Amino acid sequence: MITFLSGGTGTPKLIQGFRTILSDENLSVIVNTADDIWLSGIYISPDVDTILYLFSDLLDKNKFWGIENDTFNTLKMLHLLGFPSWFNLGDQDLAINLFRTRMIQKGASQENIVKTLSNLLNIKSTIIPCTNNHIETRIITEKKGDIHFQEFWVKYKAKVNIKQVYIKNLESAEIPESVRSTIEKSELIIIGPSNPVTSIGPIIQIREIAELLKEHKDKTIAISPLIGNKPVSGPTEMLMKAEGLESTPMGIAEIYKDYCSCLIIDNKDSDMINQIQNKTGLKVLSEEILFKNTQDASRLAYSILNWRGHHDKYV
Ligand code: FO1
Repeated sequence: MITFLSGGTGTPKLIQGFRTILSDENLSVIVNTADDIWLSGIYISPDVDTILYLFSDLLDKNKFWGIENDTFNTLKMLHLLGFPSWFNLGDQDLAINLFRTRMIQKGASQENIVKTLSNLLNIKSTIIPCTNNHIETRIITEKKGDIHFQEFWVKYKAKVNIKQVYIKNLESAEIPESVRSTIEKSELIIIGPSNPVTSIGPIIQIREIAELLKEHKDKTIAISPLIGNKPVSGPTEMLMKAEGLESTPMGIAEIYKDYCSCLIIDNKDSDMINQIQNKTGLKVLSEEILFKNTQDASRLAYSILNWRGHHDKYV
């Protein structure tokens, strides 16, 4: 079994590559839930849904969020009625999130909700939210005050100055039982190329997950989301800088060095390999980490499987 730590961008594209090599039964994903948001009385879990839609083949592969060919009629009516309409929740997507909200109201845990949705969508892989508690990434901005990550990213399109990033309720967050058993029985754990501050950050900062990863760092590999100092996608650079972190492969290595034993950086950054290895003790490999299509993602997946000889075991 292979387990990914994933946010809503970057890692799902890599998982798409793994799906061309391995069957879904062999794949598990522990997903960030700090992007979750209550809007118009509905609880939305965007990163979990991206992974659910990926494995159920419902995902809109152009946007890499939401459901393919979804319509937005409910959103239009919600707008007319004065509800917030900046978050583009499609009609089918809304149905999934209405189901989720109803289960929350009945007292179900996030773990059970995702398990139930996975079964209903006929998903064979194991998808687990990183915690059963509500955690929330908050961005303190100069002009808009303390806002939810989705407001920063979607409503203001990341065009606001960040003073600080924090994750609400992180200290008391507890892990679903299946997180522990999945990490323990996995042959390989992949910290995906998602944003290290707001996507992977909330997962690895949950105390029990941090402890588990440290214990299992020998079988854990991280993929840098940066080429040079630029993110492959998303707001990684500005979020890392706001947190006082160096937005370079070295900065990524510094964040992940306690949680993994190997880091893959881009071929264009291969001149940094020795420096990163000497400073952090990580084994550093370089590959083409920019994937423009599923074929590119499969190539990177093969390289990851080759690390520690996992390739022969699965293929
Ligand atoms: N991203 C956007 O850039 N604009 C949107 O309107 C938007 C709506 C949306 C609805 C459902 C969903 O599951 C995801 C959605 N996303 C949207 C993606 C999401 O904001 C982020 O990409 C992730 O939370 C970051 O991982």
